[in-house]
Amino acid sequence: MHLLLLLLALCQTGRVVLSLSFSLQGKWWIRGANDSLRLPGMVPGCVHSALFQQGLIQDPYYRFNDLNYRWISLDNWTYIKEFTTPFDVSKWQKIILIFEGVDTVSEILLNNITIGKTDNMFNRYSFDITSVVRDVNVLELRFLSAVLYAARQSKAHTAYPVPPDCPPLVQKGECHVNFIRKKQCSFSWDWGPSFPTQGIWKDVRIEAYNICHLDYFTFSPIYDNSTQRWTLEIESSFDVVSSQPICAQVIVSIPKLQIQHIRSVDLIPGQSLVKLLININKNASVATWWPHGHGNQTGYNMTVLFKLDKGLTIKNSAMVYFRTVELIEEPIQGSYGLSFYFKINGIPIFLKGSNWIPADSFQDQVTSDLLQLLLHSTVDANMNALRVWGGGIYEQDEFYELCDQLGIMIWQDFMFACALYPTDQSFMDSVSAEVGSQVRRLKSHPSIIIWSGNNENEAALRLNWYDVPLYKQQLYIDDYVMLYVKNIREIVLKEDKTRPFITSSPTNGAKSVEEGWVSYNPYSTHYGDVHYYNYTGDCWDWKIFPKARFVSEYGYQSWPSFSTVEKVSSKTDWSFKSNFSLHRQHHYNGNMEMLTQANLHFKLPLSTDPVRVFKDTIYLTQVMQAQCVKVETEFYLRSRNEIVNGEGHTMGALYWQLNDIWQAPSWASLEYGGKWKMLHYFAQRFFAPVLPVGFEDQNVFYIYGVSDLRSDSRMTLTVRVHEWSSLKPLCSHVTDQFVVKSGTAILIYKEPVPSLLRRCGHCTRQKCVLSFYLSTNRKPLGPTNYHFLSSPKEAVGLQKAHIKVLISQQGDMFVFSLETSAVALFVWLDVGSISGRFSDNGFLMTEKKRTVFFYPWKPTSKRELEQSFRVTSLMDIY
Ligand code: BMA
Repeated sequence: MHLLLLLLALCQTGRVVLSLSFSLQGKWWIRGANDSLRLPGMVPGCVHSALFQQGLIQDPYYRFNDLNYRWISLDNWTYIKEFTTPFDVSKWQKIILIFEGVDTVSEILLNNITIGKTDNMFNRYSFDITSVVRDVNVLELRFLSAVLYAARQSKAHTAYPVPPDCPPLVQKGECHVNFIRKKQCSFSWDWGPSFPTQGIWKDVRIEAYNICHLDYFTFSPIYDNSTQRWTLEIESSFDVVSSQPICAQVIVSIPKLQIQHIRSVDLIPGQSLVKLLININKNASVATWWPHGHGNQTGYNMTVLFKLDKGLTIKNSAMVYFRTVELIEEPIQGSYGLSFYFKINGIPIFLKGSNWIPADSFQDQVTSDLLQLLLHSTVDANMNALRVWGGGIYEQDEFYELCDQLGIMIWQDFMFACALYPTDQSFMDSVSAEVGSQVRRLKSHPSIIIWSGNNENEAALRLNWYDVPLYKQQLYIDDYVMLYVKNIREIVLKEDKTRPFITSSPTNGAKSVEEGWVSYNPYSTHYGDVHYYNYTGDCWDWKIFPKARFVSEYGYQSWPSFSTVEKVSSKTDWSFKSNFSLHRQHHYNGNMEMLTQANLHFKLPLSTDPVRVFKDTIYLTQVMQAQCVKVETEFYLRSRNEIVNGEGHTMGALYWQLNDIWQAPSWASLEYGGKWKMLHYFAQRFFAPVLPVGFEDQNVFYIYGVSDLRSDSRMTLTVRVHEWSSLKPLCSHVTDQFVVKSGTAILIYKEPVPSLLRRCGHCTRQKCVLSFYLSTNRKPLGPTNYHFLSSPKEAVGLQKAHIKVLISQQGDMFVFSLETSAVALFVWLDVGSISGRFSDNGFLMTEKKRTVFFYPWKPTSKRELEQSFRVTSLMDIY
């Protein structure tokens, strides 16, 4: 048996040891109910992963396996570990067993004695096993199926129903997920399968100690505006088992800030909380943490050393970052209502980004590499923010550490989504413990800029999604206030005074508070944030979008690329109408909606080869999604500084959704595994620090300059008119110099379309397309943007483009030299399942030659790339 022995705190002489810890990670045994199956399984892990690793089931994501393997989550499994205690049990005053995460409902037995129960996967559990642990032990976790437990809890709740009972049929999911504190999307979602896992999903270990034990350690940097000083509030919680109070000395050091503070503290027997306030010397020049694109992410190494008697010490190290965050809700001239935007270190910041969902149904598959890849892709697409959505999980520590390092601002939901929730005492107690421990775990991360109570539950109540009889509505509103306001909010405000809290998303913020926490119109454009979905309206018409203060969700679906779908399907599945295609689509009528939206501006694929049509349809859904989200996002970006008809001052655009949980159609811009969809390349361009945004209103063409550059910039704008039929621009116009101020969106160009076309050889809307870019000192500044004057399906002169490609290697990357025979639309470079990304993709090619780089994420070769490479542009699908 592999046991890791770790000394937590050492006597400097090496003789006396204060505490030690040994891990129970690694191989366990897993048993089905009635001993139906017995297999080894890894911890952290889950039953599904263990069955797969043992070859007892196929890939759970393959074809219809989510349905075939439903039995796994309906069984009650037992996890068993036999271990020898690697120390003399009698020498320790207290021995505890710590679970960082148990998924979800279990009874825990050590040597056949029940030591505790679990019912919340977001809680940390610690059990006193001093009197039970022996030299040789058997530890057992007897799980109860989450599905059965949820059904049982719902049935026991006899006073009134707590809807929704079950997810929509199209999701093929399980019922009553709101009755269990478990990843809410694990019972299925409109983009995800039902895999209600069982297992030990985080670290488990034993800690033995004498005298005292550090239970947790957390801190917050606080800025006092009036004195302009930073204070560091450090909190350490001890379990003191010595019978006498302990005198300790604490030394807090931050070497780079020349800080060394020494204090004396008394540790009182029992639970002892030590709070330290460290004033940072005003002369120490503290560099603040900034979001990506706005400055550095400077952090400082800090150590906190507790010196006890006899040379015993407890040492903690952490990174400290300094930044302030404010959520500004104040009146705006010319618009009733309140603003809703964030100031970081006193500077208003437009949030550009997306929404994060769990990166896999099986958390043990979410490796450090995968997190790195997804979060690097986030900043590579010029995003500065993600919302950790409330139907998933509080992410692992490494997720937040990476966000700290990369400058990704996190809007952190609590894990409640699209449902009403019970409020009986045991549920509330469980939630209190969850919220307390998560806030303590996460609050020292500068990346987290706001706590938010739930996803869409304010809207669900007010718009009565679940058809609650009117006379009962107050009851549910009272429950809502009890859970999110009196419970969660109270705990958050007590534990963390450094960042704002809102009860829901979308919410009206201060207006919701004023209206009893459930606003009359949670989707108001005049207050708070908004979620907006419209699949039937024409997404090229910006007038359908809400000119809201902040848009935290909006989006369109697409299919993942063929190379991703291929891994979980067989030949018979490769058509848009196959059972498989229907099965993977969890959003009612989703496949049809995509085609209908695409068909507004594009002809549908025409090949006679069915597999080819499938691939071309995938391509077209990605084109549609990318273009729709582009138009919508650009509308929000340019609405930043203006009030039109009383609406505007938009300060955030987080589209739905960043990543995928499996290989299926969804709103994501990153496919399962991390491959970039066309939308992600579009995001890289539309979220660029500086961007010209074009649009039309009543036959007049406008361009706004949108700048998140860190200083005001002098620039010019070039506007070109291209004929579809020619690689030479028909005409080109360069404006005089102008200045775009940092952090603004302003009008920089305006011309009626008829006069623009007349000027350019009397071109027509069908024959021509506009492109435009900003430059400074003749160098392009930011990406080239374009504007269609008609739908591509009406385009005149657009030809099939023959694009030749030469691939060469340059150090770690590959160069793709493209040459086209004609103007090409939505040029898509694809290297199948070779892992990596292009420097640009999905672009409009109006010039004969273009060079694009490929950055591989794993070693590959020119030969491999040549073999997998395929280029598609719009006319290839007809
Ligand atoms: C929003 C999200 C999710 C959902 C998405 C797409 O409501 O909060 O619940 O997946 O829309 O429907």
